[in-house]
Amino acid sequence: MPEGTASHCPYCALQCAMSLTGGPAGRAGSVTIEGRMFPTNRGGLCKKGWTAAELLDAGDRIVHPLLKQPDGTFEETAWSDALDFIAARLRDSRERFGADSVAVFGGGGLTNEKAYQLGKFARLALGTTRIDYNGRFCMSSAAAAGNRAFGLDRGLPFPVEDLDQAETIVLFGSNVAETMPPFIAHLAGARQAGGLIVVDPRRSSTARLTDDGGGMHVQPAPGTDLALLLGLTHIVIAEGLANTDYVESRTTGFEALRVSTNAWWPERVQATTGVPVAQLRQFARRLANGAGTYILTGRGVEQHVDGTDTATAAINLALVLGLPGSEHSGYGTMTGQGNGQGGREHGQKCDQLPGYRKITDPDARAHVAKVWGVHPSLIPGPGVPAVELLAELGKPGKVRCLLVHGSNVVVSAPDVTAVKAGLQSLDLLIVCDFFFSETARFADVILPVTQWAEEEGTMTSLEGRVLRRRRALHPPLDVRNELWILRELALRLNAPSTYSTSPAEVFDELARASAGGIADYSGLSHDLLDTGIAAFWPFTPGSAGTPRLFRDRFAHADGRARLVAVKAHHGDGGPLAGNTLTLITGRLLEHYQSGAQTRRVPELQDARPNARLQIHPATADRLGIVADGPVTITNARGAVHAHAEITSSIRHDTVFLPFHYADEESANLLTESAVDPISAMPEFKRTIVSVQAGGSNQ
Ligand SMILES: Nc1nc2c(c(=O)[nH]1)N[C@H]1C(S)=C(S)[C@@H](COP(=O)(O)OP(=O)(O)OC[C@H]3O[C@@H](n4cnc5c(=O)[nH]c(N)nc54)[C@H](O)[C@@H]3O)O[C@H]1N2
Ligand SMILES: Nc1nc2c(c(=O)[nH]1)N[C@H]1C(S)=C(S)[C@@H](COP(=O)(O)OP(=O)(O)OC[C@H]3O[C@@H](n4cnc5c(=O)[nH]c(N)nc54)[C@H](O)[C@@H]3O)O[C@H]1N2
Ligand code: SF4
Ligand SMILES: [Mo]
Repeated sequence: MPEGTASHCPYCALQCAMSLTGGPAGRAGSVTIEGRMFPTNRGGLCKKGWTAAELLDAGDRIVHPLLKQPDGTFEETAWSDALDFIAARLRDSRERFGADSVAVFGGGGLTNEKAYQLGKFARLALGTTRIDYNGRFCMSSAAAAGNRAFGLDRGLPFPVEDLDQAETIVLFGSNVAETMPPFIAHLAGARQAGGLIVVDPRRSSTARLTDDGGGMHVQPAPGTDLALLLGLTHIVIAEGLANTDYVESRTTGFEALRVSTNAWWPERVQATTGVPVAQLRQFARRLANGAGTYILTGRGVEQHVDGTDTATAAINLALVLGLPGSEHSGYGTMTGQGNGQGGREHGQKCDQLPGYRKITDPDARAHVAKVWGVHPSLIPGPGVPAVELLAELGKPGKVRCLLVHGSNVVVSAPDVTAVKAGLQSLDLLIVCDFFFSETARFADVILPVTQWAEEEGTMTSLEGRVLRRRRALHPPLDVRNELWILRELALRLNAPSTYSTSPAEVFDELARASAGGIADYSGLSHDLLDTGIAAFWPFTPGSAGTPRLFRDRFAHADGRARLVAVKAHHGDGGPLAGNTLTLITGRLLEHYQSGAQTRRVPELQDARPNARLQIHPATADRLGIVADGPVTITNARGAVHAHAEITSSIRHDTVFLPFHYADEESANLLTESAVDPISAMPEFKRTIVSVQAGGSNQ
C-alpha cells in the first residue's frame, strides 16, 4: 500500500483527516492511523477514529456472499449465483406485486457516489417509489426547518473555524464532547469569554465544560425546548434586544412570530421547562450582547415529534438576533453521520432527486431524466419516509422485498420489535454490510462490501465541504464495492441508463445531475478535489465554492429568511407519577450508532461493554436501585435490561440509555414509532418508562 494515504475517518460528520500507513502490499495486516492536520480536527482524532483500522481485518468480517439455508444457517455462495438469485426474485416480485413491492433502505454513511447510485438504481432499475434512509432518523427535522426558513439546508453554513472567534456559542441538545471530541477545540474562545451555553437535561460531558465558570448549563425537562426557545425569543423582543434592522431587511413574518411568543412569559416557561426565570433572562441577554454569537442544534432538540418546530424556533431566535449570514455570528445544525450531509442531497430521500431537487418538480425530473438518458415518465413519484417504510414491510399489498445498504435498523429504528416482525415477514431481505449485523441476521442474502479504506469516493462533511476518501489497500478477494453490485443487478434487471463502477465517473454524473440544483456540485470532480481545494457547495464551474452562505441573501426567491411562527403543544409538565420516568436516549464516546462496528473493536467494547442506565441518586434510592445493580426498564412496547449508573448529572425525573446495544439491551425496544408530522423524524428523546431494580431472572 502506498505510504501515508490521505483520507478521512469512517465514522462521524466531523470527518477528521487521517493518514493511513503500513501493512504489507495488498492486504492490511497492520494499518496504522495518524491524525492529519485539517481545519476541523487539527490533527486530533477520537478513540473511534484511532481504532478504526482494526475493523479492516476483523476476524468476523464477512468476506463471501452468504445465502440463508432452509435450516436458518448461512452458506457461502458465488457472486454470480447470489446476484442471479436476487435478480430473479426481484423481477418476480415486481411482476406479481408491482414495483413498489421492492424497497431500498440507504444510509448516511455511504459515499456520495454510492448514495447517488442507490437512488438512481431504486428509481430506474427497480422502478420503485419505496426508498428512504437512516438520515431520516438523524437530520430530517433540522433539514426541514432549514429549508423552510432559509430555502436551503446545509448543516453549518460556515466553516467550523469561524467558531474559534466566537464569544458566545449555544449548543442546544448536542453533546459534542462525546460525539465529536476534536470539535471542542473550536469552543475554546467562547469558553474563555464565559460564553459557552449548553442546553441539556443531563450534565453531559459537554455541559461540564461550563463548570470552570466558562459559561452556563441550562437543564430543561426533556422535550420542552420549544417552550424554552419561545420564551427566550419573548425576552429578546420584550427587552428590546432584537436586531430590528436585520429583521426588517432580511426576514419576513416578524409580526406573526412576535404574537406567537406573547404567551411564553418567563414564569410560564419556568413552569414548563424547569429553567429558572433569572437564568432565562441571563441567557437571553448573553445572546444579544456577546460579540460573535452562534446558535447550534443537535439531536437532543431535533429528535422529537415536534423536532422541526423546535429547530424552527431555534432559527427564529437566531434570526431575531440577526445572526444567520452575519459576520462573526451564525446558526447551524451539527450533522451526525460521516456523509450525513451528502447523504441527504443525492436522492436517497423518498421525495428527492440529486442536487437536493424535489422529485415532484417537473423541471427537476426533466433535468435528471436527461442526465440519466431516460424519459421523465420513467422516474417514479415520491415514496414514504423511513418509519412508514419500515411499517410497510410484509404488510398485505405493501413491501415484500427489501435491500439494506448501510443501516442496522434492528438496533437503530424506533420500536424495533415491530421492525423485526416486519423483516421476518418479507419474501426477501438483502443486506449489504461488512459485518453480520443484527439486521443481517434476518437476511436471506448478505453481500459483503468494501470498507472506507478500500474504496475511492467522496464525503460531504458537516460544513458542506466535499472531501476525498481514498483507497489505501485492496479489499479481501471476494468482497465487492456497492457500485459494482448495483451495476450487476441493474444489468440483470435490464435497467435503462448506465451504472458505472468507477467512482470518479459516477461523481461526474452526480455533478451533472446536481447542476442548477440547491446542492450544486457541478464544478467539482475527483481530480479537482485531489488538488486539496476547500470545496464547499454550491460549487459551480469556475467558481471557488461557497464557504459562507447567506452573506447577502437567503435561498428563497425574495432573498429573505422566513420567520415561521410555531406553537408549543405540550402542557405545563408536572411531576411524573410513581415509578414513571422520562427516558432519553443518545450516545457514548466509545460507540458509534448501532454499535455494529464499534462493538467489534476490543478497546472500545472493553471500555463500554454493556448498556448502563443513568439515574439520579435520589430516584435510585426511592426505587431501591443500587450502583451497578441490575435494572429493568419497561413500557407497553418492551423491556430493556441494563445496569445502574447512579449519577447526579441527570434530573430526578429523567433516565438515560445509550442506543448502541442490541437484543435485550436495546433502547429502541422502548421507543415508539410516532413521528414529527413535517419531517417524519421519530421520537427518540422522550419516552415514558417505568424502572425497577432487578434483572431478567428476578
Ligand atoms: N461517539 C459517538 N459519536 C457520534 C455518533 C455516535 O453514535 N457515537 N453518532 C454521530 C451521529 S449520526 C450523530 S446524529 C451525532 C449526534 O450527536 P449529539 O446530538 O451530540 O448526540 P446525542 O447523544 O444523540 O444527543 C445529544 C444530547 O441531547 C441530550 N438530550 C436528550 N433529550 C433532550 C431534550 O429533550 N432537550 C435537550 N436540550 N437535550 C436533550 C442528551 O442528553 C445528549 O447529551 O453524533 C455523531 N457522533
Ligand atoms: N434510541 C435512539 N435511536 C437512534 C438514535 C438515538 O439518538 N436514539 N439516533 C438515530 C441516528 S441520529 C442515526 S444516524 C441512526 C443510525 O443508526 P444505523 O442506521 O443503524 O447506523 P449504523 O450503526 O452506522 O449502521 C450502519 C451499518 O451499515 C454498515 N456500513 C457502514 N458503512 C457501510 C457502507 O459503506 N455500505 C454498506 N452497505 N454498509 C455499511 C455498518 O457495518 C452497520 O452495520 O440511529 C438512529 N437511532
Ligand atoms: S470525531 Fe468523528 S470523525 Fe473525528 S475521529 Fe472521532 S468519529 Fe472520527
Ligand atoms: Mo445521526
